[in-house]
Amino acid sequence: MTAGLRERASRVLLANWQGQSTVPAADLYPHQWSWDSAFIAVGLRHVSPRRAQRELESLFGAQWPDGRVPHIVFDRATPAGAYFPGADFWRSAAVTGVRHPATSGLVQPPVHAIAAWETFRADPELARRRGFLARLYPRLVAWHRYLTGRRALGTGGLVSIVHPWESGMDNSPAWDGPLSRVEPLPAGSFRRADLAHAVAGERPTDTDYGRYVRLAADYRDHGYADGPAIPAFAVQDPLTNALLAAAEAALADIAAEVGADPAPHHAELKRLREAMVEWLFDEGDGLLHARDVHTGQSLRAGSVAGLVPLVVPGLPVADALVRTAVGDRFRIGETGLPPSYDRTDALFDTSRYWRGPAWFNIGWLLWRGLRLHGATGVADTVRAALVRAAARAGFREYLDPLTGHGRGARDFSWSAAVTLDLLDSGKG
Ligand code: 2M8
Repeated sequence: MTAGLRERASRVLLANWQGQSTVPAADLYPHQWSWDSAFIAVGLRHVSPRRAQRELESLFGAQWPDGRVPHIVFDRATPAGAYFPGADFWRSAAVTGVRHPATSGLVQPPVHAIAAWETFRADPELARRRGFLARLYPRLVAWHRYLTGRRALGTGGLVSIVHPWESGMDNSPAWDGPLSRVEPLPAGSFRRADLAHAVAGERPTDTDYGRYVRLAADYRDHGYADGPAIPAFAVQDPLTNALLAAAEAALADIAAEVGADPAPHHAELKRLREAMVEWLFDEGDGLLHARDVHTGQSLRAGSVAGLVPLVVPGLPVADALVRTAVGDRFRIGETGLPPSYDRTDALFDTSRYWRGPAWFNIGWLLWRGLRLHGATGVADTVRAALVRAAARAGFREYLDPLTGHGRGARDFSWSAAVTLDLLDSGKG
């Protein structure tokens, strides 16, 4: 079974490869997405280390002068109407002065240094010969600096996101509160392209989409400036900050490899870790919660984002997170499929996008985090469940967390990619 699955996963990645990068899914997401590319590189390195390097290089080739790595890099050969909001909506050239590649102006979670380090490890000789890390390191540093410099909007020195799309978990119930303050654009004022390829009942509602488009248009109309005014939606997200902290640990390894000083990266890791525990961790329910920059209040919710800080080396509250992961709200130790939202909460929905379904990338992050903190039995359960689900349901975009039934796009790149990585980790 394993050999067949590996073969099928590789075929998905090869089919979605566009020459310089990989689309998440040919119909629904026909461009390059930022954090997708990082997860894709982690899997692609088992098929072609050179392509995995190209995947990250092409993404960072679209980096803005201010250091931000855009959340979408548009493929100029793809018809304009294939995805909304497309290049003509974002108008990136007006800011960057660069016509191609056209990009969005938002960002996504900073998992890239982790992917770069894993990609390097797959074939160090090739990577050294191509100067892969030597070229990428300054770009990764500039990316992290953009986040910690320009996006430290609230107190505590944590990074803020200014749009639900930046969280990667677009319609998580955790965003319902701050989003409710945003006046949605009327549904008729734009045309959603996603519903041509996906089941409406599994996607965000029209009202939420109206809010997403309003927020994105406002940010664009302010020249994508970060401050002095704080955007209507601004939250300190535990997943974004945790991935940044873990990515600093990876940057320390990368720095050592390219002959730079790893010490500043260790210091950043420590600073972010302490700030996350101080400002986002809630001892009462053993989870980290996002914090609203406008009110300073914790956005108490049951998002699995609150467990992702397990990826942070040395996290002092890891035991509490493991207890929450295996407790009633997520039951990861039994099912192995981590729901994206607390299954005991009234808002839990088994099929609507980020409001309950299990996602392969989040499973992969938790698998790594659980192993990192010695919860190897639970990690093995997660790994086995994800591999089993891929074998049964195929590389679907997400899964019903209770039954393992596939949902969303088919032949989804990061699902195939992390499955390849999980299969590889089980070798020998
Ligand atoms: C989803 O987000 C995009 C917007 O960025 C969308 O709904 O159109 C999310 O699942 C996000 O995490 C992911 O990166 C993207 C592409 O797979 O799709």
